[in-house]
Amino acid sequence: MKVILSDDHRAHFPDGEVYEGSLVRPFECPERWDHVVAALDTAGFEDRHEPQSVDLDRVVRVHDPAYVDFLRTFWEDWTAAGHTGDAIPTMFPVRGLRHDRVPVEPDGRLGYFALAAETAITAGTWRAASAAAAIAQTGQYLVAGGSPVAFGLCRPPGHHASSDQFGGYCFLNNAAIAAEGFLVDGADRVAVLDIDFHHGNGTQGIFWERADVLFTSLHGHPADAFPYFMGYEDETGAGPGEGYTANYPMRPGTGFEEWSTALDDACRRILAHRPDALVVSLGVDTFEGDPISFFRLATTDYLEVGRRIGALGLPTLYVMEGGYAVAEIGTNTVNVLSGHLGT
Ligand code: Q9C
Ligand code: ZN
Repeated sequence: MKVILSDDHRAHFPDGEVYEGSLVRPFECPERWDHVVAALDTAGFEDRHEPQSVDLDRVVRVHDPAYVDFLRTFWEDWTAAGHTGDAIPTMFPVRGLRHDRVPVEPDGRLGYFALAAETAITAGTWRAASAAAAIAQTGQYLVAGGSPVAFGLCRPPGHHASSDQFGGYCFLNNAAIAAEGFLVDGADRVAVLDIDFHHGNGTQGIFWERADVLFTSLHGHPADAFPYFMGYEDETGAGPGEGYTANYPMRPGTGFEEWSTALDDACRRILAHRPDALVVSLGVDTFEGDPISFFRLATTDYLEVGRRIGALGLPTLYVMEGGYAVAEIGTNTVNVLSGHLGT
């Protein structure tokens, strides 16, 4: 299996995350990457590739160009305004407020392009986020070019990033960029399977009105879990995209038996879509030991997850999303990949 990775992820690591009333060390931390690489080493995944440079012409097919510009240039504006700390958004265009005007002042601009306050922008955020997008793109090129399966070790993750908002630790939607890339390179239909613990609101929104990309997501019920305001079962797409979104929200304490029943249903829908390629948003925050999530998957369950996805027989690109039980993230992630290969 081809693995695409880059050290550039280290450029993004905010000093703190707003969490339950405190500023804590971010759960989404660089050691996550180190543990995945160590587990890849142990399991003998040696076919490593550096990403090509990011193709922004393709990125702006799924993101608002003004948003991409904001991500690329914001740190300069923030520091020019005299701010020395990380950029944490505090005010948003919520219910009743206008979102048809973009403020000029950096704090206002920041809130306009944000969906949550736990995620800060730092000096190296653009470097890391654009490298993660490049990793997804390179993985997509490899799979489109005939590799049956590849794994993009993206950090920061992407599935919460919408066409014009960052948050939930995400800036550029790596999975959506890859899915769109497959279509550009000749696919007629693509499926996204999002098995991160959290609902992939960003990916869902990007493909909401489209029939060429099927979006399926298994996640903590929005009544109980971030991102709280999206991910219900009755969200099925709109316009030409009606019926091309499928959500499987599950309650606290859900274990592998119930979760895998949802997985099987999602897999049935994916096969019915007859996709030319599959993009898997691979988060392992479904693990029983995850510090911020509430599903109960065990380390060995991830082998079976990979087997079931591999059994679809589709050209598949895995992109890394969440997973915050740092010591176990590597084994859990690599178990999915090994299961896929049937090893
Ligand atoms: N009390 C990903 O896994 N914090 N993002 C939620 C709830 C944000 C997760 C706190 C979690 C974002 C990619
Ligand atoms: Zn997650």
